[in-house]
Amino acid sequence: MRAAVIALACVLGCHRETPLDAGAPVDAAAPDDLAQPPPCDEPNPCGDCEPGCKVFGLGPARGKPFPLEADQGPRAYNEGAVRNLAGDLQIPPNACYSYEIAFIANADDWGRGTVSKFNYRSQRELARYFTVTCGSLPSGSTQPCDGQSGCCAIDDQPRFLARGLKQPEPPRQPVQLAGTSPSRTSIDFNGMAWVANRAPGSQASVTKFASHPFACVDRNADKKLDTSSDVDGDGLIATDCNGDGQPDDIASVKAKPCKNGKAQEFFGLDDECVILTVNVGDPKGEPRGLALGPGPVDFGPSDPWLAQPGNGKLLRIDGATGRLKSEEKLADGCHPHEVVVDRSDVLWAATDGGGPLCFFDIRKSAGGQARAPKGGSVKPGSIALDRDQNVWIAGMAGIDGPTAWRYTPDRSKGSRSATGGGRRSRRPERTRAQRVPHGASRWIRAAQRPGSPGWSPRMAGSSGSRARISRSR
Ligand SMILES: [Ca+2]
Ligand SMILES: [Ca+2]
Ligand SMILES: [Ca+2]
Repeated sequence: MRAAVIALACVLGCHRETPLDAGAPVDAAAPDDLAQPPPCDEPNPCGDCEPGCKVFGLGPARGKPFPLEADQGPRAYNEGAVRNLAGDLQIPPNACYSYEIAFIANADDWGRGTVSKFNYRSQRELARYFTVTCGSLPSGSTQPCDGQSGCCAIDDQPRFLARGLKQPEPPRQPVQLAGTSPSRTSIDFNGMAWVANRAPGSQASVTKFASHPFACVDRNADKKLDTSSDVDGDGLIATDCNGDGQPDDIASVKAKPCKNGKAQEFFGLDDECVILTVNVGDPKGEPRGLALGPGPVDFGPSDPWLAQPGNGKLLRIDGATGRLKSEEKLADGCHPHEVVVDRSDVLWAATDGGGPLCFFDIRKSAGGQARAPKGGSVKPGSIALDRDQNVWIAGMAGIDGPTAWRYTPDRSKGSRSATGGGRRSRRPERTRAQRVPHGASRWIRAAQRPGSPGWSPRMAGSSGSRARISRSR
């Protein structure tokens, strides 16, 4: 799948310059352009009106073979794609690509919050990062943010609102470093990961990570990537290798080397694979749900959506630049605690602790409430999709016992009719989940068992217990 994406991207040949492109600063456009993006009648080849979109041509038709990522060196990945003698890219017969990486938030690690990059097949921790970065801007550093340089966020709510009013953007906000309390995570098909920092009672943020070396940024220009890895191969990341009681970074390990004599495994705020941090929502807004929806073009980065339970708002972030893109409001009565985006670009939102199942069609910018099940309402704790694009909701712990509901949207008119709350929608079906041994369960996810072609919803209890729910059809 990934190989096909690489080929498409090269054939169509357009992109927006971002920090992911070597040497392309995020503020490549003039400051005035950023303050007031020019209106446009026709979207650019990237599919929007944002500045910085470039068009280029590649491939045998242009006299050169398509590039492979491995052309950049032995550390790059091709992920199944090969180049034939004509210079075209192709996927070999019987090739199969699987991505076995999860990003798992550690809410209280070091009192700040970290995220672990984890191989769920080998069950080994591959890397660990703080869930914010001071390197969003080319002028970024760990010095305090002065509005333009230092540890500033790439974007924030006041700047977004100012752009909407076509007013000058105010100075940039600082990144909150402590008490970030990361919660939800999501990975797009390019391997870019996003983590939402709840930061209870203070400024929430979202941070983007590169899970492939080619997408990281050599910020200190030492011609190598300074980034977390499991150097000693024990399947865990040591965050204080020199035993000074502080999380490691480059300077502290240089001053006092690791006790085991090996290279450090954790780089703190110096990690060059933590790409950008954007402040989201108002202070104390505590956005919860995070899901990835379509970007401007099918082969480009996905756009993250953040859900705010308090006001029922959804915030859309540009997956390439990290700028806040739009703000939408769910139907009245919807207070999204967890969200997912289905294959038809419909966002589904579970209201915390009792309330409707809500939906929002990203393409149509319209939403509503799904019909409540006969004999009562759902009491959602979390939400997931299965392989058949059914919506699954886990019951809130302690309210209704270990219960799951399945909602099957009406997709009879194709993908665009799948808004689920219309008259033709089937009512949500209530499905009994297996009892979880150690009490109620509130977390639900769809998971694929190794060697199995199907995806089954599974519920997890806070004690670590779990239950598999019977097949969705
Ligand atoms: Ca470097
Ligand atoms: Ca290790
Ligand atoms: Ca240390």
